[in-house]
Amino acid sequence: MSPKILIIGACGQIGSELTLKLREKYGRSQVIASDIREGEGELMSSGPFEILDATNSSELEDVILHYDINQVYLMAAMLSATAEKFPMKGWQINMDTLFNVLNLAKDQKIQKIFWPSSIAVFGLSTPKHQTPQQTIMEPTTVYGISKQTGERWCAYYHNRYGVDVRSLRYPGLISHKTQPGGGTTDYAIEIFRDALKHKKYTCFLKADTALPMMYMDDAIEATIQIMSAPEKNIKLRSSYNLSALSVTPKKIAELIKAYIPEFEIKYQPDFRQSIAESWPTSIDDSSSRKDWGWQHQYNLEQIAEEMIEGLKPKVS
Ligand code: AKB
Repeated sequence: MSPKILIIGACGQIGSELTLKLREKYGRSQVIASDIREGEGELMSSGPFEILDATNSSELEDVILHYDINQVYLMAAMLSATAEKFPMKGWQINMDTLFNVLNLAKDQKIQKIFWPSSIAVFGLSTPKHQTPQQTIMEPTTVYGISKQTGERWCAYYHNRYGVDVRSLRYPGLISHKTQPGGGTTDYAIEIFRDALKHKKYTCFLKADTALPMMYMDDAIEATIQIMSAPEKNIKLRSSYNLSALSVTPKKIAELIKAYIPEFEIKYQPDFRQSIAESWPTSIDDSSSRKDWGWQHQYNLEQIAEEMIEGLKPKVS
């Protein structure tokens, strides 16, 4: 069956790039973008768009039935830093949207779901380096708790009702096309924007805070790859570890200086420092590599070049 796709959260950092890539792959009319607000530019002009509040199950069902949707990518979420400010709202958005999609799949109104998890499922008691796929998970943030809980529900809906749900634990994602919103790893994008615009940046994490990171093109590729993999290859229905690099603010600043020698960085850690310190510094994603052939492409030097070149026209 050819996929008829609904992207929820299509205006967000991942959703906007994913929508364009899926339209390129499957055709414009096969991919319906949706969000609670209108987007801009190519996202809006390249195919159908619906205003949709996915916490409302009947609104969601109407869109699914109207377009004859068979696959949903649920990219809407409140991220780690914002959810710490609005804990109940974060929990409600992250969980209600997931249950609404899982229940439609249980009732066979959707055939396949992608739902992103995160490195935020891990906590202080997790081994920090090369964090294994199966390990202690005691997340300390609302976002992390919602992602860990979501993983258990995904596995439950698969085991109990046969729902074909696939998931990745995204690391911090670096991209220049759409601004991120409310994450702890957002500094890795802000630093490039501010370097080009102001030649300086005040980082909200300490210089040596290492976190797992990945270039957006790799993350999009992984998402499409896991969704296209034969069902028998998907052995984990909670979520797969996914990894590319381990990065510190200091390392990114050094790379930026090669392009902008006057660039200056200051460090003023805030509440996001303790979130970052509760997460792994690097991830073992050998299950993804073995089960469905994952391989990342971009190293940090290539990412820095792409970021500088991609942002130059936008900030000048
Ligand atoms: C965040 O920083 O909250 C996200 C994530 C790691 O899931 N980018």
